[in-house]
Amino acid sequence: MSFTTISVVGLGYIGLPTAAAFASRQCQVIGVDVNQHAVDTINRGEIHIVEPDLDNVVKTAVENGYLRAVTRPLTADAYLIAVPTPFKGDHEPDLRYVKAAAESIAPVLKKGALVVLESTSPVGATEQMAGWLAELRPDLSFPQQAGEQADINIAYCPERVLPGQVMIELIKNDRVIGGMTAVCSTRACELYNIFLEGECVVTHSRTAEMCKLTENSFRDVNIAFANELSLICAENGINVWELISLANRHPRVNILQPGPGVGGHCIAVDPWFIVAQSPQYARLIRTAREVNDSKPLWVIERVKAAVADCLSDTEGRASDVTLACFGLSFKPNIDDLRESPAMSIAEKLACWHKGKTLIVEPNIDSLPGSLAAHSELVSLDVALQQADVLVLLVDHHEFKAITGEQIKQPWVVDTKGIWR
Ligand code: SAJ
Repeated sequence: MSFTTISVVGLGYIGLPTAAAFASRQCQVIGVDVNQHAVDTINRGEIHIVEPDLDNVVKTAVENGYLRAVTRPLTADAYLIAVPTPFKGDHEPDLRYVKAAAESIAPVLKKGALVVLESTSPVGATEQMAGWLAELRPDLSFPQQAGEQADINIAYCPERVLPGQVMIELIKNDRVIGGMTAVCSTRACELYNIFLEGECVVTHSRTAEMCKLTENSFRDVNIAFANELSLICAENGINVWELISLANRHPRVNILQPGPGVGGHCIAVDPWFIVAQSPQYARLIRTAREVNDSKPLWVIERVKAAVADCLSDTEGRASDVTLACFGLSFKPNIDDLRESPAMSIAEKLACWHKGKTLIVEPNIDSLPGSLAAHSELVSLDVALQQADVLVLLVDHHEFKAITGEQIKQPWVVDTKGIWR
């Protein structure tokens, strides 16, 4: 095997599971992360993120000596870069972490190494990274200079795993492999085939970059369609969930589900990379982002209207009305609150509301600081007993188990269509 030592740079939601997958196949894996806490945690055989089944794989890999973490890269046969690519300014892709990763591996790169970029990236990022590496190591040749004969091979291979199912999808999903040359692609396939059960499909690095952006934009546009329908249906007194289930009986219609907005750090971010690249043409993709981003504001207006209704019906004082928000995470049955529309809705409502705001989130033990001052984390039963106005924000399985009879309140804003 031409890969004895594999280094994974960035030990987050993608890097750590990937490092663990290689280590579980008895490869020597060196994980690299600038976060000392993450490095120390992993070296104790523990994990610093929440992902089903990851803890055991990491524990076994560390105990058996196949995985160790460091803060600065060491020499390896292959480097996999899985660092964040957020945006800056007006939704422009920010490659600063990719650049920092390239700068950190450059001094230890040896002839024959393979460098794979996995981070979601704008088109051309892999070539850009190859350029940074070539500047830092003029003693080595790179694919943009020496083609198939290059000392260093470079490829783009996007991660496509679904949070919550990473350990399954990492092994089973097909991989798109975008080598800068045919040799680069062949070597990248060889690398992933160490643990992959899915197929490696080879293309150019630019197509592979665009493929990842396309997948997430496809989902965003389709969710935007569902969210737009939910507004139109609300205005016309139609139950959007019934409508969608009826329309989906057509053999060529498959509408996704509306919700409080689109969250997470992928689908709400990646389409902007296409917009930044081709603003003139990416009209639908931009509009979809705007539709999904505006959904939380619409939900907040609905809740304000429900509170006003409750007040006029009960002739109460605003401070007597108790509001309960159900769910904070960005999607069901996880504890991840990052970029969560439910979280931003709950924060804004808690600040605005004069009475008590209760929060139910079965996947966390304490409220984040931004909510702690204005609201209270309570159990599902307490919220159902005490609240006047119910706001369902996430379809956690605990909430789906609630039956219509358990909900006595007439004022319910249900963004997922599971209660009303
Ligand atoms: N959502 C809806 N309606 C739906 C489906 C989802 O409102 O019908 C919302 C969710 O509630 C959530 C957001 O969309 O707020 C995103 O959730 P998701 O489950 O669609 O996707 P992510 O962000 O967890 O993971 C996506 C996946 N991409 C695709 O399915 C095309 C995953 O495969 C990628 O690897 C991941 O992005 C990534 O890292 O890019």
